[in-house]
Amino acid sequence: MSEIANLKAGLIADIAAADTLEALEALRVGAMGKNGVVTGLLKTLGPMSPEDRLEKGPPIQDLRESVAAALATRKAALEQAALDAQLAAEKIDMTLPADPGPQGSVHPVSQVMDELAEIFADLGFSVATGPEIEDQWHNFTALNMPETHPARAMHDTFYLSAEDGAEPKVLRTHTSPVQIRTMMNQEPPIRIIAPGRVYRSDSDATHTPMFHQIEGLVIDKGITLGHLKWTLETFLKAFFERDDIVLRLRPSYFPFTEPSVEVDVGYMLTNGQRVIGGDGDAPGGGWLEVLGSGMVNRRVIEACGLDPDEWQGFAFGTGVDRLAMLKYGMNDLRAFFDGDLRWLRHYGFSALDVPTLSGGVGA
Ligand code: 2NL
Repeated sequence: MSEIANLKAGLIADIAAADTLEALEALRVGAMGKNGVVTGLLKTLGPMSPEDRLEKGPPIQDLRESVAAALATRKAALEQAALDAQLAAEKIDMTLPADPGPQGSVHPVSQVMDELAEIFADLGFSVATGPEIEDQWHNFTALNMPETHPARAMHDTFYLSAEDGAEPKVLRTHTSPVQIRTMMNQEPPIRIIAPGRVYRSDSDATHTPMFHQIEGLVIDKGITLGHLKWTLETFLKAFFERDDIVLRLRPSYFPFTEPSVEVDVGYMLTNGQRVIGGDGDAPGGGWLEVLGSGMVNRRVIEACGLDPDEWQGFAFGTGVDRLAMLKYGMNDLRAFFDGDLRWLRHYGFSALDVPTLSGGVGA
């Protein structure tokens, strides 16, 4: 092997073996610096005859290029290793993108409440709210449930302790008292929905002591069951995002409505799943109860200081948790109150990718 080839092999081996940037710099100076070996060889080319230069030049130029390339490659590798070591040691690199941290998500109950508010806003309803600790008059008496009324025992109510002689307050058992307060404080016509938490002393696989309800109330002149039916049908079509919703109205009983009507929607068994839509009486179909409703009992209108011969209305109520389960195919009510992010993600609820209705009613 020629002298230059020997030198090249030696230098490249040394460069590859340099284990610090300082050692590499010493090698660079030794080879390519002002007094370096390679620089010295390049200097010998100047005084040469053109013939000699033609013969000796190429191997020396090749030596210079090869050594320069080896130096650059090794330098990049050592710098990367130094950065990696620094990152590992310092832990915080302010130039890296920020860790987003644990991400929360919109709860299905909040999501459904927002959807309901949006749908009813399109129908001219506003959202009304009220206290969760209620007096018995607003929660029961005004709703045609006097102290002796059996329906008052039907609710397993949480009664709060009270001062001697004072009437105990209750955790509201429905959001109806919000509507009572609205009728007392606001001139008709009234079109409101009242969503919120309600409480019953009940706890098993299908009941939690706190759950979510939404009620709706319309008070105006000449309101009929026809208005009730159209409103609920329009609402359910928008909520389930299907035009083929079929309603079944069954006579029922609530103290605060007369007549009272229970509302079912038809479903079809599709791949073993209950899919809402279609005639529940068709083969493979069935009915799911989704709402209770009726014409506001004239005694309730009277209790709120309005003349029932002048003002009529309809009202309805349903469970928000149940509506969420039906719409999003969830089967365990208790999971609603566990706050398990894996469950929320399983059903596609996330912080930023919030599913919203494309456009409410009529879109
Ligand atoms: C159900 C049924 C219903 C109402 C709630 C109501 C409110 C006032 C006057 C008359 Cl202020 N009615 N609300 C009416 C019928 C049914 O709820 O199954 N809820 C879960």
